[in-house]
Amino acid sequence: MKNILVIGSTGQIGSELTAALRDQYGSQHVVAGYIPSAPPRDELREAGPSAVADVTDGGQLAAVVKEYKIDTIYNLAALLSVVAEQKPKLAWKIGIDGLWNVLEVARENGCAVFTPSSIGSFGPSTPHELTPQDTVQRPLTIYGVSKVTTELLSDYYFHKYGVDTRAVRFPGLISYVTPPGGGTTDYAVDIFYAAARGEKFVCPIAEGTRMDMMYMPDGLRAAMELMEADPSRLKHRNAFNVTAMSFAPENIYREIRRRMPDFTMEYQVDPLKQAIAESWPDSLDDSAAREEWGWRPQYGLASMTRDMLEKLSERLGA
Ligand code: AKB
Repeated sequence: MKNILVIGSTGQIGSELTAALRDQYGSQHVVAGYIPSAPPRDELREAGPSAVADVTDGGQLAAVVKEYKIDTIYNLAALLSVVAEQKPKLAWKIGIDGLWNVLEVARENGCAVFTPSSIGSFGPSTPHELTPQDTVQRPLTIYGVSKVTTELLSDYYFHKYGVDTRAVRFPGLISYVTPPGGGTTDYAVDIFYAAARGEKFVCPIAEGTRMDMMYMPDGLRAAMELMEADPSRLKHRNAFNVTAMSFAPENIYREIRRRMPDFTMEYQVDPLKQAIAESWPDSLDDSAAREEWGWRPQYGLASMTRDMLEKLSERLGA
């Protein structure tokens, strides 16, 4: 039986991943790691063990790993792309100094490690259409620089020390549970909140700007299935392209309007978000993930939109 630590369990991915891991491996086997300024609440706190696990404190991580006999770490501590540009030093401290702590603790205690990368690891000189698994990665953002470093350092620990590191490059993740904060793809979540509240949506990303996206249930499955994959089949490790759909603001707006004809949207382009979005791929080629560990998304734009609107309307009582 696995004993799992989720670092960043109260964040956008962590809150849902912790619950999904508890369903799969048993609540007592999944520790919700958090920092004191973002403690777990309600079900996350009550359903299983939790512990302060600040990625910037290696000694504290080691103590939690030993206390709970952890053998697998999902390291989700990171600043998203837009907020990282505003706080580059903190982005590095959490993303890279923190990763170093996680990898050292993993090396000393024989843990497997999942630390996600992102479409943000690509840059303007990357081929934008069907971006290959192995290609140019010269991002211009600190988020991208830290994601490329994450991939390289994770591979280094695998090759040098045999630490079982694995990761995916997440596209924008769309969910009705915990909102994201400070990402470039956040608009694709915010648009659903506006629609469910009956409000007009002001879009910060320009018409025609395509990015890869994924519904959260597929994102959780991607992380969990990769960590369960047969290692002898993995030619890549850090990190696999995965995608479920690629769309521009007008595509998702049209899809929502098919169900809510009164919904309206206008553009007020945010220059920072737009510059980042333009530097990222328009669409990813995820054939390596499909071949090496059987990756298949279950949701497309239409099925995700239907589910998001239903669930969000229930939650907001709209
Ligand atoms: C962001 O927009 O920063 C993230 C990502 C795609 O990595 N959602």
